[in-house]
Amino acid sequence: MSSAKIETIERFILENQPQSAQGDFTHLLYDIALAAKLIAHKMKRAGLGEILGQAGNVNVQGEEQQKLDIYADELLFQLNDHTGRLCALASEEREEMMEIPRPYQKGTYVLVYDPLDGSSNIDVNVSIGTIFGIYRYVDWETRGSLKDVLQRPRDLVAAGYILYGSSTMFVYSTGDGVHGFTLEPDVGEFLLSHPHMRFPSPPVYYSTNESYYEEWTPEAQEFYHWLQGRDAARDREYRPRLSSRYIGSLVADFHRNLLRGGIFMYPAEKSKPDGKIRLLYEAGPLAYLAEQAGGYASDGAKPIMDIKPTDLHQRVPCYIGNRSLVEKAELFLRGE
Ligand code: AHM
Ligand code: MG
Repeated sequence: MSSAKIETIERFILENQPQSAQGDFTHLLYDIALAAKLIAHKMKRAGLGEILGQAGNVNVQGEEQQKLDIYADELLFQLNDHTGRLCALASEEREEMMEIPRPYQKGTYVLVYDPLDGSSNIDVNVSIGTIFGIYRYVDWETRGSLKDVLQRPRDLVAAGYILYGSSTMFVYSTGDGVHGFTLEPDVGEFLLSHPHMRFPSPPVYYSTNESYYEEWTPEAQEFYHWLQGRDAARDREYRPRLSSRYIGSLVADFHRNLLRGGIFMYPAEKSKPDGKIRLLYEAGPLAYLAEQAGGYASDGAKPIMDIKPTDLHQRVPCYIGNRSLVEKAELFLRGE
């Protein structure tokens, strides 16, 4: 008698990592998956704080109510600061990079993360996400330095996100395709549900905050017209029929487009020439996943994968999704 093989994330990571990468790297991914489960658990009770707690944002255990993004940030640090696997961490929530506190040993990997992305959606019960990227150290002489952290997305050895939506999903890549796992809440395990994810073609969605239209360059506006099917002259070329979807949580917008096909764009603006999306914690890891899923990410002129950050919180214009659409964006932005 045979039964369907149930693949937990632990088993999948173990079976799919080369022998050489097992050990620290494998356990680092487990630790991130553990953080994901704890954040998902906490999130399920979000909103109940005020009902269960007392005045002054104090919960029933007498603990101060914490904002979810701060909770997620501290949790990711605490689960990883003492394991001997990392030499540096950087979080979107913190001004400076973080060294490994003494007396813990330092390790060979670097973790960059946005603990809870989609801040405008946190308090209104709309999907949000965690984004992470893992690099190898660059400079062994120090206990972690900016050189270790400020690397190109192309140098990532793994990246992924956790989507807290109608179910919790863990999606990651170590350079061998993109694989998605869904949390089975009763047993607390991520189970393989979406092996080898690829952007489907033809794409069906474009996702952007068009309220910034007047702030965009004429070239970006033209591209937006093309996405909408308003550009009659250029419609001679093939253009898929696209529909609009925008959540305002990058992980959720990216994930939907990965499953259905589409493009997310956050262009440069007159008053924000680098747009809004952060290179290190948002665009970089998602660019890595996009390429692994047959897609592409560009700042409008060049691959985001090749941009070396010079600053921890650097922003970058972001066009990401099906390769055909992102390359079309580059054509428009070049004025062609
Ligand atoms: P955050 O890091 O403050 O959460 O901002 C990033 C988020 C992304 O998730 C999302 O794509 C974008 O901001 C939405 O911005 P806007 O509200 O300008 O459309
Ligand atoms: Mg963010």
